[in-house]
Order: sequence, then C-alpha cells, then structure tokens
Amino acid sequence: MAAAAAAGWFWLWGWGRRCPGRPGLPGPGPGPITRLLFLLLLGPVTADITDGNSEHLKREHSLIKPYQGVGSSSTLFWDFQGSTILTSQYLRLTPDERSKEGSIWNHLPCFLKDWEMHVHFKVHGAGKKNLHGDGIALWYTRDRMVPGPVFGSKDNFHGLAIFLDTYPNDETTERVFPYISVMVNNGSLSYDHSKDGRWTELAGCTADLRNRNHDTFLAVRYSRGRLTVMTDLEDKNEWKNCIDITGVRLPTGYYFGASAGTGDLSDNHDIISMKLFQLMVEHTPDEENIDWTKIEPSVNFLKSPKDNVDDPTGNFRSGPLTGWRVFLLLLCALLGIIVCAVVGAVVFQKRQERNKRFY
Ligand SMILES: *[C@@H]1O[C@H](CO)[C@@H](O)[C@H](O)[C@H]1NC(C)=O
Ligand SMILES: [Ca+2]
Repeated sequence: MAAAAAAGWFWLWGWGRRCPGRPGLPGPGPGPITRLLFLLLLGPVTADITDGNSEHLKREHSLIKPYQGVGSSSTLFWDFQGSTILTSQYLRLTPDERSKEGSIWNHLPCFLKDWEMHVHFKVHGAGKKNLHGDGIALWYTRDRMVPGPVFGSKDNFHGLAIFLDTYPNDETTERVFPYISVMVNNGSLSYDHSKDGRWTELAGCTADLRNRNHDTFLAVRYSRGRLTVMTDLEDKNEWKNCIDITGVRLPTGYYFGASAGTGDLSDNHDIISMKLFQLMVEHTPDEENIDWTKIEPSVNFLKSPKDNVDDPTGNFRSGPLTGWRVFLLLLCALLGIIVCAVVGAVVFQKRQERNKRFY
C-alpha cells in the first residue's frame, strides 16, 4: 500500500518542471531530491535507481540539433520520407501546402522497456481558425517508412500512435481542436479520419498547440503499462497532464517515428527535436523472463464506441439516475411501512372490537 502510494506520488512528482533535457543534464522525470525522497520511502526496493543515472538520453533514438556536420550523429539514425526537408533549425514534415505527406523514422528498433520521449515541435501556417490541417502523428510501431492515409503514414498499424490533430474533420463534434489523442493498435483497427479517430481513441485532450510564438513541447512516457502524455505549450517550462492511462501493453523492438499530412488545408509541421530517455525501472523476475518483443499491442480497458458519442448530458447520467433509484427505493420502503401500519392498525382495531364484544 505504502509502496503503491509512494509510487503514485513519485509518478506525480516525476513530472513538474520540464528540464531543458540537454545532453548531460537530467532530462525527464524526477529531480535528485524527489529521487532521494522516493528512495527513503521505498528503501531497498529501489536500490538500482541510486546510481545517479536514472534517466539517460538515448542518442541513437533521438534527433537533436545540430542535425548535420562534424560531431553530429543525429541524422545518421533517421530516415526521411515524402515532403520532409531538413534545415539547420528544424525538420519540416510538410510545408504549408496542400496534399503533402512527410515522415521521419528511426533506423533502430527500440528495446527499452521504459522510456520517455520529448518532442519539440512547431505547427504553424497562414490558415485562420479551422482552415488548416491536418496535424502530426508520433509513432512507436512495428513497421516504418510506409506512407498512408493516417497523417501521412500507414493505417492498421501495429503499436502506438499519438495524434496532434489540428482540424475537426467531424463537423458534428463538440470538441475543441487542436486535439491530442492516443491509439493502440494490433493491426486490426482502422483510423477513421472523417471522425478524427473518435472510435479508436483511448484518451485525449484539447491542446492549443498551433501558431504559438514560443516553443511547444510534448512528452510521452511509457512505463509498466502506464502511458502518459504531457504538454508544455504555455511557455512556463512546466508539464501539463493530457493523457494518463494504464493497462497499455506494448512490445519492445518497435520503431519511433513522426509523420504529418496536409489535404485541402495545410500547415507547416515542424519537428525541432525528439529526445528519447531511458527510465530506470525495476521489473519483477516474472516480467523480465518473458520475451518483450513478442507482446501484442493491446489495452486492458477499451471504451465501447458509445462512450465516445458526444452526449452533453453524459456526465450527469450516473448522478441523477442513482439518485432516482435511491429515491424510488426509499419511497417503496415508506409505502411498505405505511401499508403495514394501516393493516396493523385495522387488525388491531378489529381485535379491540372483538375483545369488546366478548366483555
Ligand atoms: C486485436 O484487437 C482486437 C480488438 O482491438 C481483438 O478483437 C483481437 O482479438 C486482437 N487480435 C489479436 C491477434 O490479439
Ligand atoms: Ca482531424
């Protein structure tokens, strides 16, 4: 119990201020003090986390400036596809032009069990409100470099997708866009672009991420089946919670990537950096013994589609209904008591009268 509470607390505090994450500095996760407190709380359980290297930047899975030149290895680890261009300042997946698709894919499969990806991105363009699109997708998938209809990448993918969807294709939606959502797929699901992936999303949040005058960041953390997405869009150097779900199962050995697409509407979709950090997390021997590359992407809970239907009253449904049920129950009980009392009174009176007659 205490351990679980401490772990939750640790998790909560692990975020907080977003460190610049420069190589050599602690990037993601808890600062040293948090780590120390965590250690005090959990004692020997976390013995392995004491090495002072709880988080490591993994250069082979990261894309960092300078992208090219002497001493830079970043672009050696990534493949570019479609409309993607590289400048000294950013990597542009699509320009602000119609019908473009671009992607970048890490060469090397990632075999980390627990990781955190920080993405520094910029979505901007000339389009006014809701006349821009379509957004960026971040990927951790089995296949790489396959163009397709899902933000420039293939549908029916295996793995994890995080969509930074800037355009509401579903005109009936009450949602405010841009909207960030996550989807886990074992190849069986198709992303419905016309519904902004509503039927297949696991969770999401509205995020004002477009045409900002300051740097914008997104972080994805995957550890022990918990998937967390955080944003830093307000220039406060602070992570804000967007998505936090558990029960997510992803294998190791998949590829990181990012893609973007434009249609009739467009935007510049830029990636400035992608930094992958290893999280040092202990796993039980049972967990260690299974072959993590064989795990089928899945989620323990899956909302039924009807939960995703826009229903402004949905939030209140459980409240008043249970209230009514309780009320009806009390009413029945009350009626029961009244009936009993009346019957009892009548019987009593009859008996009294009978008794009187006998006297
Ligand atoms: C893939 O996922 C679907 C539901 O999302 C499930 O019905 C199906 O059994 C899964 N397939 C495999 C091979 O796990
Ligand atoms: Ca959309």
